[in-house]
Amino acid sequence: MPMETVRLAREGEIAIATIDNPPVNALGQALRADLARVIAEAGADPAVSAIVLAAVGRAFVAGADISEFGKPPLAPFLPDVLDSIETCRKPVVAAIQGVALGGGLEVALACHGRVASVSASFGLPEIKLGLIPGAGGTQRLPRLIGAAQAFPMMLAGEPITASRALSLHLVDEVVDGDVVAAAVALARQLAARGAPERVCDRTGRLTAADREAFEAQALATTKSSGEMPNAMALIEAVRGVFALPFAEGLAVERALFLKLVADPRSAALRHVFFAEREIARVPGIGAGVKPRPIANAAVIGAGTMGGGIAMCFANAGIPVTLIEQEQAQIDNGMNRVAAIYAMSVTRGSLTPEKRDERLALITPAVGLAAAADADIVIEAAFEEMGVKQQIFGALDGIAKSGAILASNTSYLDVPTIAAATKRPQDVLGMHFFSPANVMKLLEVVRPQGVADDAVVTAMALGRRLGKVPVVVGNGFGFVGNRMLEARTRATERLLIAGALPHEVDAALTGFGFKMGPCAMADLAGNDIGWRSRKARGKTAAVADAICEAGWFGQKTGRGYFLYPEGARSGQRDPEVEALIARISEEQGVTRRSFTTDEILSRLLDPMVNEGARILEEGIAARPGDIDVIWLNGYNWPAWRGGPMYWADTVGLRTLVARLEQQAAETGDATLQPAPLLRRLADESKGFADLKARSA
Ligand code: HSC
Repeated sequence: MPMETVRLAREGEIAIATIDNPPVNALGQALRADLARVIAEAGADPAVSAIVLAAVGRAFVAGADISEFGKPPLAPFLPDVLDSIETCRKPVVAAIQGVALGGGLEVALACHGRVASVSASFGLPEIKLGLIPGAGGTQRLPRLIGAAQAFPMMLAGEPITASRALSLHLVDEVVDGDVVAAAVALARQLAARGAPERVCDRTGRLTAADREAFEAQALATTKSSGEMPNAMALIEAVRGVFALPFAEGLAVERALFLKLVADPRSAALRHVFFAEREIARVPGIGAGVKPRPIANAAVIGAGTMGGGIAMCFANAGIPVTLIEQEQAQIDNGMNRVAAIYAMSVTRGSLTPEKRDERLALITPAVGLAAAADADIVIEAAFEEMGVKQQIFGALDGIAKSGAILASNTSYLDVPTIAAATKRPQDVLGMHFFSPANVMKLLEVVRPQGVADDAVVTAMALGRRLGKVPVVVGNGFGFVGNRMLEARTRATERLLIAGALPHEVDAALTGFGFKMGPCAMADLAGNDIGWRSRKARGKTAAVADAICEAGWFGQKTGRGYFLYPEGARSGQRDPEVEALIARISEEQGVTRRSFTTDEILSRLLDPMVNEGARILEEGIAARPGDIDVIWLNGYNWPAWRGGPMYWADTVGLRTLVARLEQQAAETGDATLQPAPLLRRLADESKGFADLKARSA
């Protein structure tokens, strides 16, 4: 017998239906069927005068079961179940104790009354999955709170608090105590009044002024959202509220939803949703391993990176000591931090009080001894092995027992850093991305020998800092930068073969990136890669020549592009283009033109190939981890799902053929398809078919 997902109980003449479908009461087929059955049963019971719909757990209902999308639909369908609730002749009151999201809020909207706990929240986040609400949300919410309130809520997809929901009249009552008891009381009142009032019949808020305000929002959205299909569908559905009877509006909404759910962009966003949850499960580490407590931290190095990391702690309310070698350096570092906070105050995103609170959490200090009491020490010093080893050697004698010692290195070998200490079980990498106080990605580097609870601590801390932490194995450039380097090499090859910087960048921005590789190098500073290449005895003819000319990017006013008078976006530079042509000639290359598709293939295929090697080596546990890294650290467009997901949509056989052709054309053996890529292609499989490996 399958477990029942809804329990029916009685309190006098009130039936109480309690949803219990862990972990988040998602509306899978079993729950839909149980809900329909219970409503029918209680509705038909002459001893029942009203029904309370409650739930247990952290969610009231988290929405439709996203894993069912893209598969053949299973009856009963949610809109039909909600219709049975709304048309029930006995009042149904929702008792909302947690998050009511998507289909979960739509369940509440189909009820005749809504009572919420103070901690409850409400949202229609379908837009984030490339969808619109599909079970009446676009029709019922505007009828309840007005279209000009409902549309922005559905467009942003962000949840609102219970008190906000009360002020919008989305809920009838908010209680601090027993939400089910309050819902029972409301149910009794409604039953005493006779036939329940249905949201679908309400028209009071659909005024001419509301329509006018909504149309203004719709116009602004059309201009700003680049005509994203789901935003446009949302406008069309909400417009129906004013133009169509309820049933017809529902039919329009349903047709739009079904079209969007079949769109590859929504499938990619759904993949991202699950991949972002999967990263929390670290292969080889059981759920029983608990994080060490972190009450305070120390950051070594008050440069741009160290200062940014210290801000992450302060922003999360964790006291942090920011350490430098000399007073002047720490003064500079603190001034930089204060200036960034001041900018946020000027912009209005931070109050002066909050700024003061955050600054007070950062204690400047000179000398490593100040790290003695820290539960975690993050080193963000100069990217040189000697420097790192010296710091970790000293920390070994200073840091308290059990403290996590983390390096923010972006390329260096973490075990070699750990070897400077006698406690490798406490040493790992925490690779933040610049600017550290803004970028979401955190690579948690797990070298051999590190304790499982140290890894779990870094992951839990990352989430506390508002980051998206992903465990990666130790290896040059870890995951993100190693693949970035593959793209950088591809850019160099393309430029020498005949493409120009603006063409390379345009191909990538057309694909959905905010920036192309040349503009990105100009923004970060071309000298960074130059220094790193020199340290490793590597060359890149075009990039080196640009640096030798002193064109380090935006900070020098020119790089791959020109930035006259501090301009933020670059213009074509005839001198750079001539320099590139000269290098092609010196290398005996006859330049040719490339189509946008060719450029994309030459930039992205080598990245996927490197991703396959990363998976082979166990540096990333799952293809989805690589996707999450590229989405959160490098601006890969979410609706394309990440590089490994994208590779599956292209087809691995196609990728293998393209890489073989590129390898033959360029004579570059690194472009030969990785064995894993070949194997999957031969087996007609995709990366999605891989099982997780330990990072
Ligand atoms: C929707 O509702 C469409 C509707 O309009 C209806 C359409 C009907 C159309 C019919 C037409 C004919 N489904 O995040 P956590 C899993 S679209 C499946 O770690 P937290 C999650 O994968 C949906 N699974 O927990 C994870 O599983 P794991 C709109 C879902 O406490 C576990 O639950 N709703 C799921 O940090 C825990 O998740 C949303 O977009 C779902 N809906 O956050 C809400 N939701 O343990 C999405 C969660 O195996 N969910 N799971 O890894 C969330 O935002 C967050 O999960 C919560 C909990 C805030 C609910």
